[in-house]
Amino acid sequence: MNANATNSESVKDLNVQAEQVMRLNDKGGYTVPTEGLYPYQWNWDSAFAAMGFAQFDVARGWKELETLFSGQWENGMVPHILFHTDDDRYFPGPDVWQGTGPIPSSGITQPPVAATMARIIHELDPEAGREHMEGLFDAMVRWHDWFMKWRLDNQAVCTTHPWETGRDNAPDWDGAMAQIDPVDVGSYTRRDLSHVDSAMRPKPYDYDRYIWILKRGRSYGWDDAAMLENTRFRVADPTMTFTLLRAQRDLAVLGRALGRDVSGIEAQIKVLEAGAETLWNPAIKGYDSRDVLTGEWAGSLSNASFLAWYAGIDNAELLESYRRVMSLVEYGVPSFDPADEKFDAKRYWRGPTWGMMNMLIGTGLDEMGHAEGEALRALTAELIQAHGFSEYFDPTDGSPAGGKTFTWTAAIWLGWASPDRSAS
Ligand code: 9WN
Repeated sequence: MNANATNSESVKDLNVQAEQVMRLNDKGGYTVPTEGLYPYQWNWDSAFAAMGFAQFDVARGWKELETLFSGQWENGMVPHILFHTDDDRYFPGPDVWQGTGPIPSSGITQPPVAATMARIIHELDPEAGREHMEGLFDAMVRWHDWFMKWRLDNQAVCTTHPWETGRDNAPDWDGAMAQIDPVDVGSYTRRDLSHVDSAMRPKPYDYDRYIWILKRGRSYGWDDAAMLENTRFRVADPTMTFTLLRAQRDLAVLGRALGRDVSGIEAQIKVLEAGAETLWNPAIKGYDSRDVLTGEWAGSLSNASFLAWYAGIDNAELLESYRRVMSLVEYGVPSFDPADEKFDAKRYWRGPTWGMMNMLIGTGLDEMGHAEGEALRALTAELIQAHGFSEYFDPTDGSPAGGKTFTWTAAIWLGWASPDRSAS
């Protein structure tokens, strides 16, 4: 048998396995990121899951998004976790968060990639998509409006909790986290460490502060105005800014397809384009995070810095940085600059490579006409072929890390990385 035939068989096997992973994590209407470690519905995981399902079952893809938006709060916010059940394998659970929405939830949001994934699903079957988008469009507008109302600093989008960005322990937050003294955080038991090696997870120092910020938000009843006034953690960041900018562009396309007036979204796109440029830090030749309370740069060249192309922004210096970073590792895109002393190949968002971030970065590079986009897709396919559907990967040798049989890695295989993909 020749090598090509073997490879195409392995691709087909992986296509089947990816579907199996999605079904394994399907709880009926929503998907968990992976069994055990994350037993609830996470916001951006779910959006990737929707796109993944849609590759073999479009209706199931829409259902995932509809379940996610069923947890939308009255103020428009869509929570980062929906607790459809109670499960003591994860901490902090619904009793700790005490979110105020229609379904027990956390009190923060996550990067808004839902509209972008909805656009991909819509393109797979526009006729079926129309009906579902008629129901989802206004909810998506309300979520995006909530960001625009409560989360702008100098027109860039801010986060009020590291968990909100989905890049929990990224060096981006080190400066802002150091300003916090987690006094009275109380005792608690982490559950993540019973599933995953502690060397791959955030440190106790980080967790104390995650819980401290959470309790503070809870003490204000998650009221946006009160939290804004009394904030102790507020960072303008490339993840939130670029994902929202991209999501607005995609929502405008979906809105036009529905015959809606999208002039409001178009105006918001202009604001976010200006905001994105305020995150350019010449010192790192990249888009950086800015602590709103101190005005200080994080000095963090991360995989979120490389979401600019995905947001529709091209930048020659950023491409140089990308090439440099990728030349330092076997399997990028590393979540943090390998040349920086804070780089840690196994520790979560301080070094590892994440498949779904690669999909967003690769899609952007490709759309901008950079050959690096297709190269990144092929590299991600190679990584998954060699190491499976892991939560994340060590960029130095590709070894799998974190949770196994991970929904978003399976989803991006089906929708983007697999040579048989249909989305691009
Ligand atoms: C906290 C589910 C989530 C992802 C995040 C990732 C991780 C949670 C945790 O898992 O965060 O939200 O407990 O570590 O950092 O991006 O959405 O997969």
